[in-house]
Parts: sequence; structure tokens; C-alpha cells
Amino acid sequence: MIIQARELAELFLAGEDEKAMDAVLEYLESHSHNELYHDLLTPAMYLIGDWWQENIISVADEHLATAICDFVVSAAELKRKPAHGIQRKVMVLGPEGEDHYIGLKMVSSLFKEHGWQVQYLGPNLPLDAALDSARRWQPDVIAMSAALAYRLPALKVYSEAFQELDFNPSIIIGGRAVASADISKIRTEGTLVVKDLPQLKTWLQTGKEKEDDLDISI
Ligand code: B12
Repeated sequence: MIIQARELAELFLAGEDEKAMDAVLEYLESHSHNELYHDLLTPAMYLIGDWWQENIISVADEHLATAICDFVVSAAELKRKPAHGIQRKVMVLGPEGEDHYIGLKMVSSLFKEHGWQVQYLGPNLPLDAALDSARRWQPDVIAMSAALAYRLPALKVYSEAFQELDFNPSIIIGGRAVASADISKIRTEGTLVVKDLPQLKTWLQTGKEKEDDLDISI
């Protein structure tokens, strides 16, 4: 039987990394990686967050679950068929102060699945370091994530700084805070707001060029 998010969350909390991985491999026999991320792992981790908020589980439990989820995301990626390179580059990061990164890893994985070259720079990256790396590597796209509403102003600052770069990268912002916020307050012109992985997949498949500057979340 195909595993549900709640059962997977319970395996994470029990520290059952091998059983969790087996369940995920079985899921992948009949589902895509995108479905794994969006329909199974994300709801499982959101449940972990709810239980943590309600004091049903401890911080240590949540750390254990996160570590196993992180492992599962990495291990599942090894099971994916390599895509043909399309000579496009994306840099993926979280702004300074942002510690949540599982979503960013999933975003990186989806870009790779579509043949992109990916530099995953992780969470909590200071702006100067991000700019320096972008100037050297010159990505076509810079994708950023925020899980907490109070990180949205930082995304705006980063977006504005990236838009000053002379090679004119496209900027994509996403993440839990972006999906639930009134984005008009922080969105800068030319920034794509992508609310979830299915929307990102649509954008990757339709292959819109930078000039389009369309907010596909509308
Ligand atoms: C694990 C976790 C942590 C871990 C993170 C470790 C890690 N390796 O990432 C740690 C312990 C560090 C942590 C810390 C904190 N956390 Co926390 N955390 C979580 C938890 C349980 C899971 C996060 C996660 O991995 N989710 C799964 C991923 C896959 O979901 P996601 O990030 O939303 O990503 C998906 C989409 O949003 C999208 N996406 C994400 N990024 C992008 C980017 C682009 C470009 C696109 C297109 C799409 C996209 O794709 C992903 C796949 O579906 C969440 C619960 C939750 N609801 O998420 C709380 C949660 C986010 N945390 C919360 C809080 C409060 C905190 C702290 C402030 C707690 C504290 N007092 O210290 C700190 C803040 C740390 C910081 N400075 O950033 C709250 C936020 C509440 C709120 N009102 O905003 C939550 C919701 C828990 C809760 N229910 O209360 N946390």
C-alpha cells in the first residue's frame, strides 16, 4: 500500500530512516519526484511543524524528523534518471537568517530533472557572498526561498540587488512564506513569484524567456 504523509511523518519521528526510505522508493515506483516532494514529503513535514507548534513533539523530535527527511530527499535524487543538459544555469539559495532548506533542495532537484545546471548554495547566505558567486558563475536564474513571513523584506532586498547585475538574471521567489503572503508588498518588477513545485514545473516546461516577466502565480 502506498504510504500517506501522516505515516511517513510517524516513521521520521520514530527515527526509522530505512523504513522511510523503503516507503519512498515504493512510492517512486508509481509517482514522480515532484509528486514525492509536493504530495508526500511537504505535507509530512508540515504535520511535523503542526505537532511541534502544538507541543505534541519536542524540538529534538522535529530535528530527528528533519534529518531523516533531508536524507530521503538526497537519496531519492540518486534514483532519478539524469536529464540532458540544456545549458541553462540556476543558483538556489536562502537569504541571510533563513535556516529552512529542505524546500530549496527540492527546487534544486526539480531544476536538475529538467536538465539545468544547479548551484545549490543552501540557506542563510549573506547578500555579499551571493552577489559575488552570481557575478562569477552568471546564472540565468536565481531562485530564493523564505519560510517565515518576517524574511520577506530580505527577499525583496536580495531581488533588487540581483536585478542590478549586468547579466540580468531572472529572479524566482518561493517558499512557505511567499505562498501565504500578500506578495504585492514585497514583489519587485521582473521577479517571478512561484508558489509551489507544480507551478515551477509549469514554468520549466513552458520555457518562458526572461523578457516575459510574467507572474505565473496569478
Ligand atoms: C524543520 C523546520 C525547522 C528546522 C529547519 C531545518 C532545515 N534543514 O530546513 C529548524 C529547526 C532550523 C527550524 C527553525 C525555525 N523554525 Co521552523 N520549521 C520546520 C518545519 C517543521 C519543516 C520545514 C520543512 O522542511 N518543510 C518542508 C518543505 C519542503 O516545505 P517548504 O519549505 O514550504 O517548501 C515547499 C514549498 O514552499 C516550495 N518552495 C520552498 N522554497 C521554494 C523556492 C522556490 C523558488 C519555489 C518555486 C518553491 C519553493 O517547495 C517546497 C516543496 O513543496 C516547518 C513546518 C512547515 N510547515 O514547513 C517549521 C516552521 C516553518 N518553523 C517555524 C518557526 C517558528 C521556526 C523558528 C522561528 C523557531 C524558533 N523559535 O527558533 C526557527 C527559525 C529559524 C530561521 N532563522 O529560519 C514555523 C513558522 C511559523 C510562522 N508563523 O511563520 C513553522 C511553520 C512551524 C510551525 N507550525 O509553527 N525550523
